[in-house]
Amino acid sequence: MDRDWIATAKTLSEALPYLQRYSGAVVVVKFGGNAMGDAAAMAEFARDIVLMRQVGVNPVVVHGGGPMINEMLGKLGIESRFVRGKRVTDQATVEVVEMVLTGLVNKRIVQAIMDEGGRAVGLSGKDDDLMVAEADDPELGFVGRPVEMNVQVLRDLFEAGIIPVVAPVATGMDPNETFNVNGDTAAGAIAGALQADRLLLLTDVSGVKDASGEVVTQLSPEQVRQMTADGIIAGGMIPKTETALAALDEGVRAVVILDGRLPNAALLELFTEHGAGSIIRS
Ligand code: X2W
Repeated sequence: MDRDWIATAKTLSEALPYLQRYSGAVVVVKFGGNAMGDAAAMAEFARDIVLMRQVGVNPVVVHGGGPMINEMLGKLGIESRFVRGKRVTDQATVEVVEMVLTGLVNKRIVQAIMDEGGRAVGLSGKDDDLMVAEADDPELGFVGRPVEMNVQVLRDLFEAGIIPVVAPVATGMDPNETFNVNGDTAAGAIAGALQADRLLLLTDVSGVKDASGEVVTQLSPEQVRQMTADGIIAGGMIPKTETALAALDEGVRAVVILDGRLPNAALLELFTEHGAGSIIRS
């Protein structure tokens, strides 16, 4: 045998308690632009999501696409900069953000899920008023902070066996407005509104690291606050841990920050004893 089929069967058997635990659970998965990688990585991610759905989980994919937005802005000669991890977004930029996220990136993920045999429907925060935002900070222009969530459409899709794929673009209180929402923030708001069992933030780092650079596998909100005050949690990790703390406050049971580049990262986290990355819960 060129493969250990007995071990494969054992792995499946060992997954039973986890499959039972997560049957009917709502799991929001943030799929960041940096975790998307090539077509093979996209297909593998899609396969994991389809498997989750197949075993009775209700997954919601919330995606980013920062690198793809950068590429299109570059082609159009529009300059872009980030302040505290968020893209300063003027009118021209928000149009490109909406086109790239809701068009290109969203449909790629929807297609990848369908290629693996799942049913997926793409939507943005504008559809059915899923996510209504207001300006986060005047300095950032059309960057939105979600203020009102209407997640019934996601429940309707769960009911129909369809996997929702959400682009982090929101409508404003004035319905003619469009806001660019950070993908992590959008995923946290959706997970909070759904009272999700898990929020998985798939990124390109292995988790929250301590002062010596080791990944901390389990963290309480208090530890996260302390590590942030001590400057151990810094830079690009801050929006993720802030999202995690806000989501826990809103009733999400646990948030996991994990390396989306690991093969089958989401399955490893949900369906094995091992887990992956850093889990934050009270
Ligand atoms: C992000 C939205 C996309 C995103 C942006 O314009 O890049 C803000 O910064 P990643 O791939 O998850 O970084 N929005 C306000 O979050 O993409």
